[in-house]
Amino acid sequence: MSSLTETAEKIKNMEIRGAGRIARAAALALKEEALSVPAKDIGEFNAKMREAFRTLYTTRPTAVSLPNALRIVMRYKADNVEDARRQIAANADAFIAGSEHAVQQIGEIGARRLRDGDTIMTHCNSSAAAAILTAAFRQGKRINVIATETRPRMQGLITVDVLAKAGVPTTLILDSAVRYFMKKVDTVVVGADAITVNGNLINKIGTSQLALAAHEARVPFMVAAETYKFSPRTLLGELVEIEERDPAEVLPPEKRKQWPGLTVRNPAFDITPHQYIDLICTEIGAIPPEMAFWVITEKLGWEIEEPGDEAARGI
Ligand code: RI2
Repeated sequence: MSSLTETAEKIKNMEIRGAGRIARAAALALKEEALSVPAKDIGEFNAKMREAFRTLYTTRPTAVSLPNALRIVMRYKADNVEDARRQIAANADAFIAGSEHAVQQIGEIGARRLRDGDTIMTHCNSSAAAAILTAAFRQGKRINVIATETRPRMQGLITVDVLAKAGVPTTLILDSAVRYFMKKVDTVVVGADAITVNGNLINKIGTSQLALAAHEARVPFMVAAETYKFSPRTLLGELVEIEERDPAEVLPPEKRKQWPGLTVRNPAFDITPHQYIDLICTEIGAIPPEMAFWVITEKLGWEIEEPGDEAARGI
């Protein structure tokens, strides 16, 4: 198996997961492909890179960081293979370094919003959200975190592990206990898989329930999202596709056999309307969700294209 197909497989089966990590892994895989793929001329090279782009693009549909990263890395213009290889490698390196730096910056910017003694609820496992929590704790704020389990993949346990290693006092709860604990919460902090042009958030299934419970209890709801998680294609009114994963993640096939007519559904993400979001913490500052349009048009400023268009045009 080539390193590109291996990365694609790992993204699909969630060995590599988390919107930011998926983007960095895909950028690295494209770079390695560009540096190693045999090609006798630029035409053959472009065709092979287009194929690589598609293999990675189709691994998981929801996290917009993936297509955004792929497009950034594939922005090259070369008339010979060596030059193309160099440009792709440089693009990938710059994206990966910028992405890691963005997570750190979000940590610093978001931590300013948390106060000494705060209890913060989080959901799933988000590196950007965890960066905020650990940065606040490092600054000496005595925070407590409530982390949800996040069925069915239990990413909450990754969050628990990250916070335990950083020394942050943490309580693990069932996903269904969110509303029960919300009255004890000062702020909710979650990550993002995608943010639409009108500021809606697509994140791990259950996020919208946290938002609803927070809204009811008048608890501020903060999102941690690098700017490459904003979706340019939603400018055209396109909806972000919600990934529906294998029902076996919810109910093992051997148990399911008992009820042959049973339907099991497993959507991996849900949509939180912008009305329930107080702040989106990005590497360029903390913004209200209504500024998503500005981030997409001014900061990202990308052409909206079909996947692979860049390569199809031979650049
Ligand atoms: P970071 C994850 O999705 C979660 O929904 C998380 O909130 C989001 O990606 C962002 O994660 P999954 O890959 O990029 O677990 O902040 O399905 O790490």
